[in-house]
Amino acid sequence: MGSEIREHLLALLIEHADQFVSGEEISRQLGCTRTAIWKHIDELRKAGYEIEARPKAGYCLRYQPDRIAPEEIKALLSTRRFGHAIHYVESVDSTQWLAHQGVRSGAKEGALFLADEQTQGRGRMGRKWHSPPRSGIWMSLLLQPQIPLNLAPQLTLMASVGVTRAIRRETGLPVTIKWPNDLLIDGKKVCGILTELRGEQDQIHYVVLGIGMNVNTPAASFPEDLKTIATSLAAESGRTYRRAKLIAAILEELEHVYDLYLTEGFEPIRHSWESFACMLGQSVTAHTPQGPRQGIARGLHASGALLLETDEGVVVPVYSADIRQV
Ligand code: BTX
Repeated sequence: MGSEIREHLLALLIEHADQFVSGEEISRQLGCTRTAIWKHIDELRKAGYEIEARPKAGYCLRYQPDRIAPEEIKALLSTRRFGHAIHYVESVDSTQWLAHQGVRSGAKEGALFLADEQTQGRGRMGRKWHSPPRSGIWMSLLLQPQIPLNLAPQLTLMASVGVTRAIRRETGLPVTIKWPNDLLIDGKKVCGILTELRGEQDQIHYVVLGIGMNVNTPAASFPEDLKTIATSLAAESGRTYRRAKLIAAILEELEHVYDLYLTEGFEPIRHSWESFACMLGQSVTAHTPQGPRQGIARGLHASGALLLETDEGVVVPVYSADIRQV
C-alpha cells in the first residue's frame, strides 16, 4: 500500500517537475494525510530525489536520480500490457534467469524483469554480455504469442525493429540493425537482443526477450576486447540519458510492433526491418556453422532468414550466421 502511494506521489511530482504542487492537492489526489505525504517525501529523498518543500507552495521535484525501480518506469509508461508487472533487482546473474523463474511463479505476458547489474549477462550461443552496474539497460520481457514454433525467429527481428524505433525516438541517434538483431551506431554495437523460448512440438509456451543496451557507459570504461566494437548512447551523443525513460519508450514501441505483428503478420515488420538495416546492397561474408559464404545482402525472407545473392547470381537464405562486411 505504502509503495503504491509513493508511486502515485512520484508520478505526480514528475508530471509537475520544476513546479510546486500543494500539499492539499497531493493529499486530495492520493487520498492520504499530509503527515503520510511527508513520510513518503522523506523516503524519496533518501532514495536520491531532490524535493524542495516550501510553506504554502508545497513540493517541487528538482532532481531525479537515474533509477530504474518500478515506480520510476510506471510513472512514464503508457502501454496497455507491457511493463505493468515489473520485477526489479539491483544485481543478478542474468535477467533471463529471473524471467524463467518468474514464469514458474505465474508471471504473465508483458512482465518485465530488470536489474541494475548482471554478473553473468548472456549473449547468443553461450557468449558473454558485459553488464556493468547502473550504466545500461539489462532487461527481459516475457511474451506468450500464439504462433507456431517455426515462426519464432520473426520475434527477434520484430524486437529489433521496436527497440530501434525507441532509441531513434528518444535520442535521434542513427541506429541501424545488423542481421539478425545487433543494433549498431556507426558500425559499433550499442544493443544486443537474445530470444530464448520454451516450447514443444509445434507450440510456444513462452518467449523471453532479453535486451542489453549500453546507455551511459563512458567509451573508456569498456573492457579492452570491446573497446573497438562496442559503444553507448552517451558515447555517441555526448550526453546522458534517463534509463527509466528509455525503458518506457522501449516497452511502448515493442507493444506497438508486437500488436502489429499479431494482427497483420510479419510483412509490415519485414519492411521496417529492411528500412533500418545497415548492410543491404553490400558485399558481406556470412560465417555460417557450415563455413563462410560470400555475397550481397539483399533483404529479409519471410522466415527471418537473410537473403544473400552469391557470386553466381543465386539468392540463398542464410538462417544462422555472423555477418561481416567485406
Ligand atoms: P551476441 O552473442 O550477439 O553478442 C555477444 C558479443 O557481443 C560478445 O561476444 C562480445 O563480443 C560483444 N559484447 C559483449 N558485451 C557487450 C556490450 N555490453 N556491448 C556491446 N557488445 C558487447 C547479443 O548477443 C545479445 C545480448 C543480450 C543481453 C541481454 S541483457 C538482458 C538479458 N539478460 C542476459 O543475460 N542477456 C540479455
